[in-house]
Amino acid sequence: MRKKLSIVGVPMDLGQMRRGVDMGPSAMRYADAVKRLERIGYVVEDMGDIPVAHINEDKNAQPSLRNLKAITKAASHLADCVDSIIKKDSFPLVLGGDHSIAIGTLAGAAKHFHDLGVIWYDAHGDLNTDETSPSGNIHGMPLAASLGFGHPELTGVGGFHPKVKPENVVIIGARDLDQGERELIREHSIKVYTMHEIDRLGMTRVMEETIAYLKERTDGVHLSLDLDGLDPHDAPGVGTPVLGGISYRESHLAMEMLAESELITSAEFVEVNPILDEKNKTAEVAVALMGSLFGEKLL
Ligand code: Z70
Ligand code: MN
Ligand code: MN
Ligand code: MN
Repeated sequence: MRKKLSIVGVPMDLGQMRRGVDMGPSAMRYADAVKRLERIGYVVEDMGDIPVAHINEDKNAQPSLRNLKAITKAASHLADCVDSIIKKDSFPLVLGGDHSIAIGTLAGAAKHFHDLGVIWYDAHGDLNTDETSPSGNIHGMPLAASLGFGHPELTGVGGFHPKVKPENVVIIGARDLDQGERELIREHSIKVYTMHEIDRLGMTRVMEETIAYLKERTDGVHLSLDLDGLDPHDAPGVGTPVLGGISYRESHLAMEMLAESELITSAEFVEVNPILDEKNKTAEVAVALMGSLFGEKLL
């Protein structure tokens, strides 16, 4: 039987200040995500988009947790959707939207795995809480929330917490961390491959180590890929570009090694902002990386 894959879009832009990232799912569909995955041999079902409110602020706006209500509402909806996809033996592939949506994806996936692993491919740690965040932007908080740190409305999405244990997380590509995030990483001994380690060890060894590490301690692995993990030359259509990132080629290699490992049980591609992009380049990069992640081969 051919493997099933279910695509869900989350047109979310309320987790940060730059509009346009809500068009990310459309841009990745336009870059032929469905056709590309079908060509590999998957039976692909596009379930459309999760509804997201069109507001820029809550009525009772909290500057340390902007758009909290609308974000948790969409996250709960997404969690149910991801849960239902896994229940029907399909693979959840979530298209963002800003990174705040990971709170929902992880809530849905974590229902099915007691020791869920997470690969957080990102320039950022997304490990802020409302108490440490310099911006109040919830897209800087999803990994912390999934670990059980932060506001109860964020940590409580899906009705349980934590979704993930700190020792089951690997961050890859970090090069912009806030002070509170550094402290959280140290306190909980979270495994991080910064750009320094990627340069020093090479992506092959980083991925070999990551795969071996997660294989021995997890029963499923979610890939959360923020396109700003890549260098802005390769992925310019993101809200917070940070120089000195992972290259297009290194990213393909990472995805190919994950495909070979057969570890990944859910995935999301986030932070594609077509307004800031160059002719849909970043969405095309995202879809190309999906190809590699799902086993596309040249020969
Ligand atoms: C900063 C904050 C962030 C993504 C930027 C930035 C967080 N640490 N996350 N882009 N995806 O505001 O918390
Ligand atoms: Mn909008
Ligand atoms: Mn992120
Ligand atoms: Mn980021």
